[in-house]
Amino acid sequence: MIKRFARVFVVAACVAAAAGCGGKEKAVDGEKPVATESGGSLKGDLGPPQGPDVRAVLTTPPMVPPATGRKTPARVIVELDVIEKEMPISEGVTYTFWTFGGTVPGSFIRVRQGDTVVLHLRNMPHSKMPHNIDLHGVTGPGGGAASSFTAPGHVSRFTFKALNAGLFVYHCATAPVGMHIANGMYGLILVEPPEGMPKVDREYYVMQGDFYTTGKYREKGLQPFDMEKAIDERPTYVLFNGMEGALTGDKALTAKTGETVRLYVGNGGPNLVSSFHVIGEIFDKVWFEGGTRFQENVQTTLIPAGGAAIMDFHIEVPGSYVLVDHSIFRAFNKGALAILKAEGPERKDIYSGKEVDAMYIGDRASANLSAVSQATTAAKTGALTAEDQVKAGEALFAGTCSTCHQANGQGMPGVFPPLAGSDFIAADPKRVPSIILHGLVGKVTVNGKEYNSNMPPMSQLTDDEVANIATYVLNSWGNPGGRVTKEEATALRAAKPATASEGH
Ligand code: HEC
Ligand SMILES: [Cu+2]
Repeated sequence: MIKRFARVFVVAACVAAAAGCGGKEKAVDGEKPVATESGGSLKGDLGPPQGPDVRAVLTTPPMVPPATGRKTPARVIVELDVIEKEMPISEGVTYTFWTFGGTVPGSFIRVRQGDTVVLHLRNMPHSKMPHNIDLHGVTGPGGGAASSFTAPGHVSRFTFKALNAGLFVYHCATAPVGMHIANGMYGLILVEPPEGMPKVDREYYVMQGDFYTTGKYREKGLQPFDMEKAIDERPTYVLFNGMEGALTGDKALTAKTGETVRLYVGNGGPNLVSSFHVIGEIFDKVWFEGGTRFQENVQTTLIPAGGAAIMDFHIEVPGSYVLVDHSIFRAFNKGALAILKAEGPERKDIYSGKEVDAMYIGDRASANLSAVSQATTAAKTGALTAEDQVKAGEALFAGTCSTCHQANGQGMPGVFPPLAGSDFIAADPKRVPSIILHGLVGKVTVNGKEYNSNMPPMSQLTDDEVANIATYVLNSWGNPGGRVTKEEATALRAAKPATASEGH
């Protein structure tokens, strides 16, 4: 009975709103709905453009342009600027991105099936490279690439008819193609079906990409592109919207309970396939691969490099929902993590638990890690104070140490020794940076209690980070104070003690 009602409802909604319901479905009572073909490009030519030219509304991520709202095909003018610019890729880390519209991913383009799109590509005069654009929604060899090759300071133009509805990736295809994509040259174009997309309360634009820097993850300063790592497919960063923390803290996506949220998610690559997942939600609908049909009740959807997907979910319970690539080291160790914050009254009948633990998402949940970059800047000018280091260390402690030693340094009785007022630390404060770098195994006695466990090494941290965390620990919770310098951390990294852990 419930099933039947649902089907009738779907059909009714399709008729009433003339909405894109995953292909036209005809429900024959007692049978499964028959999905008919949309006709693809063959039925996508809806005749010549009508009415005056339309200038496409382009939006910067994570915003999505409004529905075209049109019932007839039009000539749509799209003006995209190629801008090469240095922008942050992580806190205190910058990268020279090549962009469509000044952002990574590039501006979101929204047109309707049957539209004639006139694409103007302008390469800014201060650019160093020629660029072009290949839109996956174009029918024609190269997807526009050859027609749009544009030298710095030039403009090119080409026209195409958007014959297929769907969510498509666009990207630069100038040699070396991989490098142009790795530098951020991709975005999404939505070709709405003639009847438009079903209405929802909020739409957001999220795009994953992998990045290759010569320095380590979170190594500060301007980081050049590393071609070798890119060829080997060993990314330093895997990111949503081009920057670690682009969608966390005060930049998190927002929604209210009772609303339906739609995500337009692309994957620019250049190399990795995304296992896109939202922790704490189930996608009610996924237009997988950005195509015409939707699947329902999905946990994780695969988004290939150079592909996209659309997903809808209704929000019942308030709190933080974490968008990740479920190839999970990418989320927690390479940056592929974003937050959607939903506000509204509790629904204990649906979920009795507490809000997602700050420790779970660590420093990635905090508003920003500006204290960390402040410390780096101060270090460069030789003006780094212990206070700068403590502040930076505090932010990093949340993501790295608090899981075990707790945010207040109290540890857990019998399992994780306390760092607060630790006589073990007081006996030899320089142990702290060494323990961070090499871990600790074997018997230790802290404040009269014995521990015999294994702390894994945190050698992924940079020397700055080790120095700052150690300085924070030494100056907190009644510990003896003092400072650890970056140089000391460098020296300690090379000196492996007998108590070093090999990990678990
Ligand atoms: C996975 C859990 C875990 C994490 C994460 C962790 N530790 Fe530990 N830590 C331990 C355990 C377990 C011991 C005790 C090892 C033993 O018994 O030999 C320990 C011992 C220590 C000690 C010496 C004992 C004491 O209490 O004074 C220090 C100092 C310390 N950790 C600092 C840190 C710092 C700083 C970080 C973050 C960079 C960190 N730990 C991250 C589990 C952890
Ligand atoms: Cu390019």
